[in-house]
Amino acid sequence: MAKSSSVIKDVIDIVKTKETAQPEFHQAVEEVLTTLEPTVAKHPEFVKAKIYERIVIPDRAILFRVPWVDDTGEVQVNRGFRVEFNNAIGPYKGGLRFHPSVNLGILKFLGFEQIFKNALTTLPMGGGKGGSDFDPKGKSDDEVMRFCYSFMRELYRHIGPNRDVPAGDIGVGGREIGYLYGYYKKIVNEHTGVLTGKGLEYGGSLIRPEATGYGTVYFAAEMLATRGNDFSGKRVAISGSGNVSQYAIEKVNQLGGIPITASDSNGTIIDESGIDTRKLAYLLELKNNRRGRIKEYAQEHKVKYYEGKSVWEVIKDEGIKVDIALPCSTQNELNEATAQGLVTAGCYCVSEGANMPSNPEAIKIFQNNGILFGPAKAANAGGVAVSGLEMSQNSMRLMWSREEVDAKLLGIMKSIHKTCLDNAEAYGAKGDYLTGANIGGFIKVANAMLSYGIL
Ligand code: NDP
Ligand code: 2IT
Repeated sequence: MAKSSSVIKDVIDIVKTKETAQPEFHQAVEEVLTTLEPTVAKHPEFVKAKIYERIVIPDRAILFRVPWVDDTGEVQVNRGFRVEFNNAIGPYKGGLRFHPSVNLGILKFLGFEQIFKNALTTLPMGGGKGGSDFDPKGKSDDEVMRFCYSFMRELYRHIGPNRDVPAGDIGVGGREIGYLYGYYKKIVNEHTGVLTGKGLEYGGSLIRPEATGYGTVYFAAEMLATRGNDFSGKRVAISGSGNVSQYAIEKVNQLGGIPITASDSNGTIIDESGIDTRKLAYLLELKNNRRGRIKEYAQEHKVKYYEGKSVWEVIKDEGIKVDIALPCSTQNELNEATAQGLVTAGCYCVSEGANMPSNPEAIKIFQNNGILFGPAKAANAGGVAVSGLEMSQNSMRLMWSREEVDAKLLGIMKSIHKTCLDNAEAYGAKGDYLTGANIGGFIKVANAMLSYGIL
């Protein structure tokens, strides 16, 4: 036991000492490795081959300059990144994030998480993540186009349908994928499945835009079913108003739940009567076409708006009752105080649509209070799973129907739920989805790494 504890502890210590100023990466490594503790004693072969030491180091991280010219003719320059973390089980796969907060540490945390998430999907995809500190907010379509072209002018040489397949994430949606893919196609002169999240006219998959939000709700429904519960008539708090949130709201409505919140980085709306199908159509138009702010929803629908507050702060401060919480905006949006606020609000199920939205103290609060807690790498894996299905369709040069893809997505989310529970039980942590997800994803990748020898 003493030995097994020191293996994990030593790896975490080394990462923290050597990779300075990367707090999100440290957090992700600590969260995953701590729950891998029971694998150390059961798998001496992993210890001997130093799998734990090797898996925290990316295969490579590419940094590049992204110069572009804005609408006034001024030269702008941003930082571009692609972290190719691990391709043991398939080509690198993971999104691109365009947000001013992006740095190497954030992309390493996201790439590291992606390794295990992708393994859980059952599809052959390795882990990667990339992006830029470029802020698409307030930029014209032409500026976004010029930026995307410049970004791809360097990225194209590192990616490929069998090498590394990027997709969207925060700040990268259908518009950005169109510009990125168009430029790739132009300079490489190949029409291949090198990006996912493509438009339906040029190789995209039905249900890909919906997949992350739908999957997060499917995962929550699976967790609820273990306690004989479901979404019907339940009050659901959802943060964000981007891609993941929009389709989580849609699916909650379809399952008879009542989505009562949405937000953006400026503030939060509470709609006690529910964001129904008609109001969701308004939200989609507001966010995806007009690129407006959530405040306008409050004005249009005469509901309360809380400037500068997150969904979780509003729930805590206003004592709003909530059954189910779906954090769908960004990392560390839930902390100890707001997690406690959810407990007080009566919440009994949290399914993470965003990546690492709950900080370690928040997770402890959920677990100590018996809340069904679906960790990001399991609960939001539906997005990358349908990306994997987009790659399959591209390789076969055919297109599946909405119903076919949705049925496959549901099947994958059910299988991930089962993998979590099975692994949690097998490794002595019955009912703990976090441990089950981390171990389930890790074992597959670790075994593949073992097969290759010492590489
Ligand atoms: P979008 O860019 O479409 O939407 C992001 C939403 O979150 C916006 O409402 C945005 O508000 C809000 N937000 C982002 N950053 C912050 C911040 N720092 N503070 C407050 N609010 C913020 O992104 P997605 O919906 O695609 O992604 C949301 C989350 O889901 C991310 O964690 C992403 O990694 C994760 N995810 C996404 C997948 C996908 O397929 N797209 C798959 C799996 C996970 P504002 O517009 O004001 O910035
Ligand atoms: O975090 C994620 O899983 C994503 N942003 C989706 C990645 C993908 O390749 O579809």
